[in-house]
Amino acid sequence: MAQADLSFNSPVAPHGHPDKWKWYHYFTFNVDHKVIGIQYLVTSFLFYLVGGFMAVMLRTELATPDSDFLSPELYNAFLTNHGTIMIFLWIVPAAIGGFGNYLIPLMIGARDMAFPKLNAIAFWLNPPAGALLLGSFYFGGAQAGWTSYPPLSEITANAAQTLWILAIVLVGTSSILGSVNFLITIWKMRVPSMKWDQIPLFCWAMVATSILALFSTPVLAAGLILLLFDINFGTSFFKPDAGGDVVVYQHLFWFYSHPAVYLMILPIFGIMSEVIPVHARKPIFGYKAIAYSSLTICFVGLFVWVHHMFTSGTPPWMRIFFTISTLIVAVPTGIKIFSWVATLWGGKIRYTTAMLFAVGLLSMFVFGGLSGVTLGTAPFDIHVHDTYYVVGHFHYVLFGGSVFGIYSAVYHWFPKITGRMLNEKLGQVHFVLTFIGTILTFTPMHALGMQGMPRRVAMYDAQFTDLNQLVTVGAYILAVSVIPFYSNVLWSWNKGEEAGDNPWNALTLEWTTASPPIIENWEVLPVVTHGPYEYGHEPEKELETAS
Ligand code: HEM
Ligand SMILES: [Cu+2]
Repeated sequence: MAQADLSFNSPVAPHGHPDKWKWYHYFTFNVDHKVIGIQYLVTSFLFYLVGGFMAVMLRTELATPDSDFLSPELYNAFLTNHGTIMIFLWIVPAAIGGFGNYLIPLMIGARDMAFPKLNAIAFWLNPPAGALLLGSFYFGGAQAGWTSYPPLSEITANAAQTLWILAIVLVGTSSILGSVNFLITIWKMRVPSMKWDQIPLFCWAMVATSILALFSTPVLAAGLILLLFDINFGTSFFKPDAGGDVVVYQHLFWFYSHPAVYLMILPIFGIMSEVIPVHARKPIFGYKAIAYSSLTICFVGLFVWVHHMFTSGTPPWMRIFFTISTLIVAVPTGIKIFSWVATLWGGKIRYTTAMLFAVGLLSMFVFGGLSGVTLGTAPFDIHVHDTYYVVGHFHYVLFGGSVFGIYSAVYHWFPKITGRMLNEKLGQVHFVLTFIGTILTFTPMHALGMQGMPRRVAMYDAQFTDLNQLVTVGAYILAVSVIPFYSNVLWSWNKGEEAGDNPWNALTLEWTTASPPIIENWEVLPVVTHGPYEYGHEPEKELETAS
């Protein structure tokens, strides 16, 4: 693994290479980036069901003020693992590992990633991490929430807490290895004809994501390993009565976990920038603004972590500094939103399911972004800290942002990945259920929080009953919404309508090869003659799937 074998990026494929992988190759240590991308996607979609099951259990418990549907320990274990799984085993591996690996080489005209074996290693760190998390239930499950703040995590520490730490360190390692690979691949492996301003915006977003992961993930790993030592080997980094400091853990944790929200959302922004111009048949508005705003978000995002610690004894001058830096992140984000809306403006919009989820994402993200601005402002945050307002906010961003984006990406690239279309009727049902479910689940949480309902509780005051029941109904709708989606994917993968190479008439390079792409991606590497988003400059055939 010493150096990248860049020679495999030769313009013409070697003779006699196989065309396709068989199904069982997907269960092996395979170095093809497309196999690895699918491995990431399929595993993350399985864990999405596990995390979703836990959410439904939590909401069932919360349907009435004092139910004992779940024991307190099981409630805590589900709460901890729901958050952990949704972030570390669903959004990050799906958006970054899955689409990043599948698409980057195809989008830049490369035969594979720069370090194919490293890529496979990065993937194979994930299943053991998932097994550790699930195995932790045998020991009662980690109790301290996905943040695992000491002293709580040390007081409640059990074998499960240790397994939880090891799992996160594994996925963290995976993400560091993956990031190095993405950066070098985009930098070194592009077809020679692709200039920096012809790189698809998804790849730009992955550059920013990878830089962010490289700076922040090791800090999290450091914090967790110190915690591991405190719990198992008698050190006292975070034990106040032995001279340790719990706030240090919070700094280490949030120096990763704040940027982690951008790790999740930047690739999604990249997906938006691919899906919207294709389905609106217009060049993207402000290519450079979008590319640079990703890098700006990456940079500013590293300096705002203390907004999670306004109530941790942070002195007022620091609160002011971190309020301002937090609000500044809204500017590059606003630039992106503006560019997408401007792209939609006057476009020949095709209301495909991919587009529905993209536009749905925009509305969710604006709402979640606004509640984020309110939270970033110290005085308001102090008022609603640790209430359901926060839970409402981050689910709007993570569910309405990340999940909608991943769905949009699946509908958009499924034809490329499998050679078949997803069924659009089922897709519309899926979208409507998801949209209504999301609004019903996460909007009332803001009201609950303003009225003072604390988060992380299994029982609550009777005055909060009505709104909680609304939330639980929403959660069940979301649970139902996955049925049309998973059945659509399973059915269409084998039986769906044949897609052809370029069903959306898109201009990025991945659409110039077969669907699914052959091993090594192209017989002869493509030559870039125009920008990735120059729609409307050539006669176009209309789409059959367009409504
Ligand atoms: C992929 C999407 C999702 C992500 C990334 C996500 C993430 C999280 C995170 C990080 C937590 C915090 C855990 C903690 O405070 O320790 C959490 C809590 C929670 N989530 Fe989700 N979640 C997602 C989807 C859902 C869905 C669909 C529902 C409802 C059906 C849901 C319901 C809850 C509930 C009830 C809590 C507990 C809140 C509390 O008591 O503080 N989540 N989620
Ligand atoms: Cu933050």
